[in-house]
Amino acid sequence: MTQRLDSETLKNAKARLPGFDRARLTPGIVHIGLGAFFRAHGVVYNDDAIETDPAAHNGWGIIGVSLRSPSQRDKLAPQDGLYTTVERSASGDRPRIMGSLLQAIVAPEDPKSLVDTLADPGIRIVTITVTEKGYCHDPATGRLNPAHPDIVHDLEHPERPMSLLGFLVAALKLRRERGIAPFTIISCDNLPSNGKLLRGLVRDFAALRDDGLATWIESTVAFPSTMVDRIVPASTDDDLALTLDLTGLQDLAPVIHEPFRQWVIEDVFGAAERPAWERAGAQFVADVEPFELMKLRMLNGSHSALAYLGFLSGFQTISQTVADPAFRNFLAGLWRDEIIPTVPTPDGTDLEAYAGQLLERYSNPAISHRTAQIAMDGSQKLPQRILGTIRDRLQAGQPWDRLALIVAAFIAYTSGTDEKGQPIDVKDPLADRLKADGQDPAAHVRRVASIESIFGTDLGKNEQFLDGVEAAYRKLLVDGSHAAVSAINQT
Ligand code: CS2
Repeated sequence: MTQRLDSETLKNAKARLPGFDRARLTPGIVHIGLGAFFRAHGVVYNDDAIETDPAAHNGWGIIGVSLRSPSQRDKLAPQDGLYTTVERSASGDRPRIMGSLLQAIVAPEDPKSLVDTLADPGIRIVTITVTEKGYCHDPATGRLNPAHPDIVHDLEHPERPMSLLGFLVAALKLRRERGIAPFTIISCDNLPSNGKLLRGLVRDFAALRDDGLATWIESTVAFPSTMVDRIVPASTDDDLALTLDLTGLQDLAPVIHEPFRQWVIEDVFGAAERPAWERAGAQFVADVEPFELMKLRMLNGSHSALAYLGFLSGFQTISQTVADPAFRNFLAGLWRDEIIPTVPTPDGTDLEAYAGQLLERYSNPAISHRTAQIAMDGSQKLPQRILGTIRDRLQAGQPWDRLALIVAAFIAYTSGTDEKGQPIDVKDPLADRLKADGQDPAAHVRRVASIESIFGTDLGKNEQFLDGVEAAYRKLLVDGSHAAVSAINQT
């Protein structure tokens, strides 16, 4: 009979096992947002750091929190928090069992107890991957959206919160009252200046409850900004079968990832304790912003481009899309001519080489990263991935044809119908507002561009922007995505 992975069966796994004694670990980190990304990124850095000196890291186990769905906990609890990561590349598969995730919990089942856990003096770090929409903010301005239903709820029920901000502030309030030093809060989401952004949101939310608390947070809590990178697609049934095949144990929560990883962290910890993640390759730097800007614009921006244009061209995955010569040319031109000129070069980086490495990563045939997955939540992603670059290009009076086509493809994708007239399952908090409503193309482009939480107060009124996107949108409708991508390479 097939055995399920857990503390008892762990020793039978045909995989690299945790190089430390899990029984000695106590929780020091609460991680909020227990999706595939963190389990293939943050936990891997943490396990690696612990392995370099287990005795010094006894206090750095992780409690993982899902803010909504019980699905991760339901899979991980019977496995005692253990799960497999499989590093995949053309040269083979490398399974490894991760050990520092000690427990998985579901916030809505008992919000009060999560607040208590967060207020425990043993917890010194809170890490976060709740994706863009988990910040309850206005993506164009980075400001708190006080009308967000979760924020409205949390202001009415401060002791039983449901949002990220509600939990952080409830716990910080208790720590302040009890004279416990605050935890360090580390956002690991793909948002610009994510630490600074979250700091502003936590402060503004706290100020709606208590000005003194907001001031205390402002002066005592560290919010290092980070750049995180690893390609980790959502796991599928095939991945479960692969993992069983490789390890000999059934694991319902494996994560599949590429070999590459990067974590750049702003060094504002001061005297605050932290694991020695630098021993696992994390970079602690004075200024993360150039790294973030490079990654958001070059990786995430091109990812969204491939997601919308690739999907509309009939491609299911990123590796299929970049196997197409027209798309490879499109990407090369996009990086070289339209994105790189807007990106300051981080220390020790060659942007051309970075672009080359990205193409190689996208081409990894063993990673099946779906265009539809990356296309999700575009209204929350476009501002930092594409629109900032366009603003810079417009201001410099430089061409931005490929960027215009990407925005047009986002509008076409979220209109809800593909090039064959079939419905698209658009997953986006603004899906209703983005849906086409039978208007002519110019009116549709203008209506979408008037959504200020995406396009700000400027772009929707900028005739040059509107004309450029409208022309690209017409091209998409008339010629189709693949022809439009090919044609742009000729100009
Ligand atoms: C992707 C990212 O889903 C998406 O929007 O662009 O998850 C991307 O794979 C990661 O940021 C890579 O580090």
